[in-house]
Order: sequence, then structure tokens, then C-alpha cells
Amino acid sequence: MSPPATSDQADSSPSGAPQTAKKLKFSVVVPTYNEADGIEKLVTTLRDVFEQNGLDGEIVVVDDNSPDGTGAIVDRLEHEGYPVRCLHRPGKMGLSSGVIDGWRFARPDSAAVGAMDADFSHDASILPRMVAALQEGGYGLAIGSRYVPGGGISNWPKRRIVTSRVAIALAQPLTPIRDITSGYFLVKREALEGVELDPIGFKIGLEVIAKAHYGRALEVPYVFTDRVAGTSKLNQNEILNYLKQLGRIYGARLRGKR
Ligand SMILES: Nc1nc2c(ncn2[C@@H]2O[C@H](COP(=O)(O)OP(=O)(O)OP(=O)(O)O)[C@@H](O)[C@H]2O)c(=O)[nH]1
Ligand SMILES: [Mg+2]
Repeated sequence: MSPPATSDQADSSPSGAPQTAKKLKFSVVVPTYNEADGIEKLVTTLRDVFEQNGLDGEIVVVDDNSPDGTGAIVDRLEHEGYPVRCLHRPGKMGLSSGVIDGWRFARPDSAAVGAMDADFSHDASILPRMVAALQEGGYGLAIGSRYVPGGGISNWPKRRIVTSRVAIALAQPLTPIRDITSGYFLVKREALEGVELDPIGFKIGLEVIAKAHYGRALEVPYVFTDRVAGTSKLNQNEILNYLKQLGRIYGARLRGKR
């Protein structure tokens, strides 16, 4: 099984996008289910990161009819002029399928699409480095990474750290990328052309890493923080989904497909 891409660390990447380069248009998809406590702060934070770094970003929230009214908050923010749009789905349909639907809903002229959780686990301040990697770094995929120098995990229980490590070890033969289960990334749209993404479960990043045609990938370190508001939607079922997803990817590789 040959690795599909090279992976570099972020040491030599620029720290932000120069104003002179042609700006990369991108859409970050944030799937939500009951994230009313934090969504306004997240949209504001992303808006500030876009403005302060001269980024041409769009936020697409995919809300699954959250009973706590998350979707209505996002509609209001759009109305108030924030760079956000909400795709409303009728009920809880899963994180990965939400991200995939969000990419279809994203403005057509975005040359890159990405994913980010709504709960502030993913550090928005590294987004400019991720954008710069795609814009002028020659990378097709930029991943927020907990497992390269400078990255890490803050205040996770030991059980969760071990689960994450095992999940990553199981997928390691597929790619040299270290944070294979990262849910925080930006990928060139052209890298997804003709690629069939499995909408199962929580790990859309793994689908992209294992299947997309992105060439070089850059891992940008960040420290993952446990959610600051709302409650976790991760459950035992998602571990089974992950194993199913891995099985299908390995199966396709063995049959000679990507
Ligand atoms: N649209 C949609 N979003 C979802 C669904 N399940 C989870 N999410 C969102 O996906 C993101 C990740 O879910 P989390 O609950 O944070 O899962 P996690 O990060 O693995 O676990 P914790 O951080 O411990 O809560 C969050 O923004 C959730 O609101 C879903 O079925 N539909
Ligand atoms: Mg989370």
C-alpha cells in the first residue's frame, strides 16, 4: 500500500496570507447540532480572523434542526451581515454527511472547502496559515494537527487520548499524515472532483485524507481544547462507524481503488 501523499510540517510555511497574492476564496463548513451556546461567538471569531488577515472566507453552518435554536441564531447573524449562511436540514443526520452537504451548498466560486467543529475545539487562529498553504504554498490540503510538534491536546480525559491514539494507529498504513482523524482542515475543491466520499459517522477528514487527489498536505499544529459550551454528540456508535469506515477504505485499497 503506497502512501497517497507527502506530508510536511508547518515550520517553513508563511504565517499569513500576503495581501498582494490573489486571494483564495474558501468556505468553512461548521456542522451543528445544539450549539446555540457558542455559535455566535464562533461566527464572530471567524469573521475577525478573516478581516484581520485579509481572507476571503465564507462560513457555512449546516444545522440539523437543532432543538436549541442554533439555526435561527445563524440566520440572524447572516441578516446582520456576518459572512455566514445556514443550510437547514430537517433532522439529525450526522456530522460527515453535514459537511458533504455543506460543501455542495458553499458558494460555487470558493476554490477550497473545509470543516471545523462549532465548539471551539479547533483553534481559528491557525486558519491564515492553512489558507496560505493552499494559496501560495503548493499544498492541496491543510490539516489542523494535534500530532506534529507544537500541536497537542488540552484537558482531555486519559480514556479519550488513548481512544484517539488507537484510532490513528489503525489508519496509519493509509498515509504519512499524523493527525488522520482531524476534523479541522481545508482542501482544494479540485482535489475532491470525482471522489466518492462516504458520509458515515464523524470522520470526514479521514475520507478526504484517504481518497482525495490533493498532492501535498501540510499539517499545521494547534492545541485541541475540549468543548467550551454545549454537550458532546460523540458516542459508542461512532466508534463502530469509524471501524466500518476504515474497513471500507482498506477494502477499496486492496481492490486497487483509492
Ligand atoms: N449538522 C450536524 N452536526 C453535528 C452532528 N453531530 C455532531 N455535529 C457537530 O459536529 C461537531 C463535532 O461534534 P462534537 O459533539 O463536538 O463531537 P466531538 O468533538 O467528537 O466530541 P466533544 O468535543 O467531546 O463534544 C460539532 O460542531 C457538533 O455540533 C449531526 O448529526 N449533524
Ligand atoms: Mg467537539
